[in-house]
Parts: sequence; C-alpha cells; structure tokens
Amino acid sequence: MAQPKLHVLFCLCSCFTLVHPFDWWDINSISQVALSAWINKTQSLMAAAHFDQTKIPKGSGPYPVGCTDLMFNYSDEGTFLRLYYPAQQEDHHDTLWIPNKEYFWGLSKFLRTNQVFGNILSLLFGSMTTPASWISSVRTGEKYPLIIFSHGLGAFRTIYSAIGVDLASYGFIVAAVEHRDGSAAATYYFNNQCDAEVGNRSWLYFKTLKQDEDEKTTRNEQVRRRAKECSRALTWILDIGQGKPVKNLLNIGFDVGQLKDSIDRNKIAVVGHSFGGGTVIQALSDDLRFRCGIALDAWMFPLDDTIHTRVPQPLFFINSVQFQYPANMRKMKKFFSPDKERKMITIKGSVHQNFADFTFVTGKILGRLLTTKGKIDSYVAMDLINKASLAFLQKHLGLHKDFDQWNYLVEGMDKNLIPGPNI
Ligand code: 71H
Repeated sequence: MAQPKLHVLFCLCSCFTLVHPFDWWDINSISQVALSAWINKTQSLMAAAHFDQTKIPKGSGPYPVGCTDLMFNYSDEGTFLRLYYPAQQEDHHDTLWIPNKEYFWGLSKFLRTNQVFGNILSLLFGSMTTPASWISSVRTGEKYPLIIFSHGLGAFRTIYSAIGVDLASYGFIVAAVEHRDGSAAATYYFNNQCDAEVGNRSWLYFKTLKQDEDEKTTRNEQVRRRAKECSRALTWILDIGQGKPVKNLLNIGFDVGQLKDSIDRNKIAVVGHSFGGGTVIQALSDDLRFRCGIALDAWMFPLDDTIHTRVPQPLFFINSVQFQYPANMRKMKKFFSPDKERKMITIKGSVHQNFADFTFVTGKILGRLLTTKGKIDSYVAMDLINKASLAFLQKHLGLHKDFDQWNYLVEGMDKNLIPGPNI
C-alpha cells in the first residue's frame, strides 16, 4: 500500500526534526499550531502504517483497565507513580504511553546515542498509546490486592504497561513508581506549589557513572533509595485507601478519593525488572508489609552479599536466557534454602527486554537491531510472565481467584519454560 511513500515521508520528517526540533506544548502562534498538528498527524499515520501488528497487548483478564499518574510532595523526595487499576468502564481514551519528549532524550542519553536518536524515537513512538482507559473511574465494590512495581536501569514508570495493564485486568492495583535515584532515563518533580500549578517541571536525567566512581557503592546506594521509594509509594497508597485527603500534584482530573476502601491492605506484593528486580529483594528485606516478591530478570550486583539471609518472604525469579550470567546466578542461588519459599523459571528464547513494552512496538528488524525482541514471540513470553506471576501471587497473597490454574507455570512446566536457571 502506501508504505514506500510513508518511508520517504519518514525520512523527510527525521531530517526536518534535526533542523527544527519540535515541541507539542510550547505553542504560541497559529503557524506553530498548524505545524504541530501536521506533525502529530504524520506521526499517527506512520505509527499506523509501520506498526499495525505491533501493539502493546490488551489485558486478558475480566476487568476493564484504567490508568492515571499520581505525584505527592514537592522536590525529588516525593513520590511519582503510574497507577493501573480495575475500571468501572472503558469510557475514556487510551493512555499516552510515553507522555513527554524528555523521556526520549533520557533514553538516548542512557543508550549513549545522540539526542537526534531521541528525537527519532519521539517521532516514532511519541503518539503511541497503551490499552488503559485514561483517568477512568475506579471500579467499586471490591478490595484489590496491590502491587508496587520498580523499573529497570534507564527505564521509567510507563514502559512496563503490558504487565501493569494485564495484572490490573485480573483485579490488581498496580503502582509503577518512577525512581529519582538517577537510574531512570528521565523523571521530573515540582519544586513548590507555584511550579506545580503552572506545570513548571524540574527534569532529572539518567546519571552516568563518573570515571573514578565505584560502581558497587553507587548501585548499592541507589538500590536502597529505590526500596525506600517503593515503601514511600506504598504508604501513600495505603493512606489514600483509608480515605485520607491527599492532593495529587498533577492536575489531570483524577479524584484520588475514589480509591477509598478499594485496597486490600494486607495483600501487597513488590515486582520489578532488572535493577527493579534487585529493588524487589531490597524492599522485601527492608519492609515486611511486602508479603512476597517477583524479581523479573533481576540484576543482583547492587545488593549486599549477605542480603539473602534477611529476606523471609516468598520470592519468585523469572529469568531470560540472554541476560543471566554466572556471577548474577550465583547470587540468586544463595536465596534458595529448604526453609524458604523460592521459585525460579527461565523463559526459552527470551531476552532482557521481553519484560518491557519496547518488545511490542519494535518490528522484527528494529527489534533484532535494538535487542528488544528474542526468538520467542513477545506476546507468548509476556503471557507466561503474567500468568506465572498471577499463580504465584494467588498462593502467597491468599487470593480467592482461579489463578491456581497456572500453578504449573511456576514449576516451569511448559514447552517455553525451563524449571530453574539455564546456567
Ligand atoms: N542495556 N535494566 C545499556 C545496556 C541493554 C539495553 C537496554 C539496550 C532499551 C531501547 C535498547 C540493560 C540492565 C543491565 C542492569 C537494568 C531496562 F526502554 C527501556 C529502557 C531500559 C526498557 C527497559 C530498560 S534495561 C536494563 O536494570 C539493567 C544491567 N539493563 C541495559 O542496561 N548500556 C547503554 C549503552 C549500558 C548503560 C537493551 C536496551 C534497549 C533499545 C529502545 F530504543 F527501544 F528504546 C531501549
């Protein structure tokens, strides 16, 4: 169809953005309105043409899914998270997946590429949505178990939406925090009330290590801070669940009062990917309110060598074949002892990025180039991750659902799974 023409258009647009970096919100003249409308239209056209089979999957559970962002307290000591929740109806438009161009710039910094690459990513993915109904009403009449989710190095709160959406569609409230320890590609905060009201964001970009910096010390400090941020997010959400009046600093039309009585206060788990998987373990050790944890392709390097002695809660490792290396696996294996509840599975043909959303939006070629796609179909891999997680969560949070139908996945009994490690 119109593909070749769109390719030409794409090249032209890419060149255009190099000489004229664009802005969606700083619009101050008619010509710029027309220009940005044109760019937006081109973007959606390209998204439609290039990526029609490349979409973040809809939740496979029975509940419609809603989504909002929450920010509490000024400065980088506050809490920032994206919340996925069971919704009353899917009566709003889908959620903008990566809502600010700064995140793309942050990604290009993390990937050690030119900012131009960030602008290209922004052009390709800046108008993409994820299948959750933005600020839809929270479904009432039930208390939901809660998951705090921690992202990986160079990631941020919005790019694990395939997990967040799916778990919410099975009746979980999922709070994906955005870390302010310098490990996010980018994040922002407000310094004071005035800045919050006018939307004057203070951006914090991915922090690269200094040449003489000891990585172990830095990463250990970061993982501790990350665990604190998970605990802080948990406290905020539990407060909201009790009906405490709190103010969302983001004026986006979501009434936090709706969450009163909708959180099951003692069914709380922590889940995370890579550095976020390390954060899961640190958070379990620091905060006993987390009843169990799921570490997705966890990066163990940041953790103390003796932390395995201080994690009494059940812990589930879900690994890719690509990322795991001997030193990492040795540290994971230390957690296994007969008196503790530990599980581990490996997804055949998977890569580190199978846990994050980019695996769905990059086609075959781009996916191979960027290592966002493995040999396994991304939808099959995500289904295994989520169904195995649901079964584990049902068992250790004591849920009364039918997620035990996937207990065999927790044991690694599937043609796409290996029980235990691959190395
Ligand atoms: N790297 N989280 C990055 C090396 C492998 C990469 C990240 C390139 C992302 C695109 C290609 C892997 C590690 C390693 C601990 C961790 C988490 F959009 C996302 C961005 C990041 C989604 C998920 C992530 S990746 C991750 O906690 C840890 C150890 N990794 C990783 O860091 N280099 C830079 C040269 C070293 C700092 C796969 C990859 C990636 C492409 C995109 F273009 F599609 F956006 C994203």
